[in-house]
Amino acid sequence: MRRGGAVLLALVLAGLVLWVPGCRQQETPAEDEDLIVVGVSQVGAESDWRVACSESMKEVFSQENGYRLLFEDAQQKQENQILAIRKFIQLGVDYIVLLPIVEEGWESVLLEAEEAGIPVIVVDRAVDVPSELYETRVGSDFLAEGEMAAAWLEERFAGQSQVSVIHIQGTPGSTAQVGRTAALEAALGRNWNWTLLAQMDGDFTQAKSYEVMVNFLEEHHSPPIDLVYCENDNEAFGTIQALEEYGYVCGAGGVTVVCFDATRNGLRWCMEGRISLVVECDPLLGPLTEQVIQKLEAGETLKKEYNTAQRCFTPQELTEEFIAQRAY
Ligand code: GYE
Repeated sequence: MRRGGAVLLALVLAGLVLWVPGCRQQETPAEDEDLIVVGVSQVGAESDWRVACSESMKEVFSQENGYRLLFEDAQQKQENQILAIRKFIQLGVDYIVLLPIVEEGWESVLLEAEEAGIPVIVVDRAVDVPSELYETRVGSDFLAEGEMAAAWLEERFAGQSQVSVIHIQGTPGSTAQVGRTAALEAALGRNWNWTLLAQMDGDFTQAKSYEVMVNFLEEHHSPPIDLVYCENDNEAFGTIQALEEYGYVCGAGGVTVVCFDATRNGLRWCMEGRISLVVECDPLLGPLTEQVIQKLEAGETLKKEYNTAQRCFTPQELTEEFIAQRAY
């Protein structure tokens, strides 16, 4: 019997499985014996991307594949993620998979995992801790994604004397926000004719982005806007909804909206022309995370980072068939 399976089973049999607020309790079948126990701490379900990412983890870490998955949804709260990691440590899982909400604030809990001898794999966003506190990070290069968008925008607005920009940011302090923001800020620095009208926190959600955009349009009496840079698809949905309610046209001849993720919904809005550019960010990180665990099981040496590839989409190249066969 594996260490995680044995400890977990013993705790369950002794009726000692602890209840943690915000965390779902898991049942443990007695035939767990040879399963690899993986505790996954997920941020929440704020976006289409995040939902696809969680599904990918649940699919890959199945009993048929040899795993026992403990999945905890932190409902957007770092303190819930820390509680989940402590619970995984108490239960003696074999691996901890952390999808961190922000970069800061993980050092002490990851030290606790290290002291307990449990390997930690960081997935999606990064953590700001000494690198020996985790095995590897699996995720995207968010700065590279932002730079792809910026390069396209510089071409799109070449020769335009004045470009008015609205920036809707993702969750402050998350690597996806930091990288995508850095790319836009660098482009603003290079292009003296681009003017930042507002930089607002949309928290990667449709609802918050709609709200901040409506407030802005109210306060500023619907000024001319050339570009809205949204840090994910859902922010674009909320922003476009607000802009259209206030009489703006999004797309060709109107406001250029760019965003990141390229989920099926994002691609549909792009195909319709309301989003002008969407940069892909792969949420299906389960298989790559599983490969990393298999490498650890085999005693192989890991790279410190495994990045996914990304590409861009514009309305002209999208078809319903392409979107329908896409995995997310
Ligand atoms: O872009 C957004 C999600 O960290 C890459 O988080 C992820 C981002 C993704 O909520 O939709």
